[in-house]
Amino acid sequence: MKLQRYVFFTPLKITTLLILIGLSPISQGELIVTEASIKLSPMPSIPSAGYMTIQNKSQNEISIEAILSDHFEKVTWHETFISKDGIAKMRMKKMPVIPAFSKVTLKRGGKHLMLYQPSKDIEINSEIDLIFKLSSGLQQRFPAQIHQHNKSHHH
Ligand SMILES: [Cu+2]
Repeated sequence: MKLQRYVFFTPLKITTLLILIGLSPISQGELIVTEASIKLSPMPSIPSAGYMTIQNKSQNEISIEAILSDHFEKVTWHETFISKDGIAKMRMKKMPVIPAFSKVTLKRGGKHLMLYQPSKDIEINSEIDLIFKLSSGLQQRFPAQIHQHNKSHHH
């Protein structure tokens, strides 16, 4: 019975241990967004495009309910597809899903964000925040770099 004292781990101790060895003890379905970049449209009437890498390291799929920004009126998720007549078109995706243990890349000619009506104070090379509202209720904030839009936006 003496040994019991040493092998007894409370959940709190286990959590602390996991943090110490660099593991996240709770897999509550968080996203990791890297290389987020927004190609700012030269005209406010034309939406800007957003590209990034979104990673889901958890064992659960994660749905994105909304993406918000203080600097744009509206942010939507678009997917590009080839229509029957061979023309690349895009459609809005309401609740994009990032599957478990996977990475989704938003890039030119593929999935991308469209950002509408920028506020006037956005500057080239500055950073703004994108807020991801997940269906779990969690909100995550990621920086995105503002770049000048050089070529026309292809879909
Ligand atoms: Cu688009």
